[in-house]
Amino acid sequence: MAIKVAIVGATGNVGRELLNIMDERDFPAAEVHALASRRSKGREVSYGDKTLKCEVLDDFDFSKVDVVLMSAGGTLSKEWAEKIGKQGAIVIDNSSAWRMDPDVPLVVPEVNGEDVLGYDKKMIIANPNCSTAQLVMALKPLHDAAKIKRVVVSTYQSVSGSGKSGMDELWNQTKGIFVNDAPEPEEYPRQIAFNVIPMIGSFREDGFTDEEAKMWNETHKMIDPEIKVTVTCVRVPVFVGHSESVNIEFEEAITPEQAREALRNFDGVQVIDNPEEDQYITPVECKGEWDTFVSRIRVDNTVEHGLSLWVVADNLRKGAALNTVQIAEELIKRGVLSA
Ligand code: 11C
Repeated sequence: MAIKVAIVGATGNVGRELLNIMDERDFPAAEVHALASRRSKGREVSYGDKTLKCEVLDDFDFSKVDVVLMSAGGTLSKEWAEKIGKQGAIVIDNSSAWRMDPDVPLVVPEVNGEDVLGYDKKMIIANPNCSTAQLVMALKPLHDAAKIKRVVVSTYQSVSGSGKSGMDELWNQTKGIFVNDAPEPEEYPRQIAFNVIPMIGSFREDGFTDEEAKMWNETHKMIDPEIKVTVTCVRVPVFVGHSESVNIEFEEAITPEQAREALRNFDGVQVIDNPEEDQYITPVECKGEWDTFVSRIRVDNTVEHGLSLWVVADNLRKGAALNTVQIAEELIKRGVLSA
């Protein structure tokens, strides 16, 4: 039996990447249904060399599919995921709606793939926030090597994290500034072209943003609740690819070379780190890639056992669509879905 799949949010940035990645990875799908809102009915999306016509989410019978890859925002996910699960399909959800639910596994397969087996409580598995996914890819092998005590992260997040509207705003403002006719900010609270904005999501009472809180809560759930994490999330005028400056304090001694070795041996991580030959990664270079890239690994001698590093990944791929497809592959590997 090959697997029957529905994609909810098929016309969005992540929905289109889900279809690309299923095709690139030869995901064993017998059927793929692209679902969207009623106003997108009949709109076409590409799936390899095929074209799928969007079907309407409200009218779809989910009992005829095995797995639903959902990327249509938290509100829609809250409304639909459990209903879909009750019809017998496993939902892999890309929104923040279910991530911290104790009955819903939150999974990055290389980090905690075995947790997919907890899918059956609600028939939902959550995909982490894009900035957390790449962070835990770098932290997990280092935590296993020398036990992390504390992490200080600053992010440099691309506008594609806000969907197509964020990309359009950067593009239109950039062009507009050159002809003295820049449109007013709508998606972001300040001008994003030629600027950086130290605020993603919404402010909480403690002065952090909800995006920052996601990063520590999700890291705790997937790796270890004892790790202290503090974060500043910043939006930058980059189209695709989130970057992170990560400072880590360890329980035990670890050299940069030992860290490079641990990271190189971890599936899905590439180390590009040779200052003498000017080798380090930038987001432009990692667009379209599956891996998480780590550069600039160096000693932080302001603490007893400290390292600083730079982590970059394609936020639409490892941060979203790729990880979602990998979760479905993990369900196949563990015999929950049969290919
Ligand atoms: C951003 N990380 O870059 C956000 C997008 O919780 O899934 C993803 C929000 C989420 O704006």
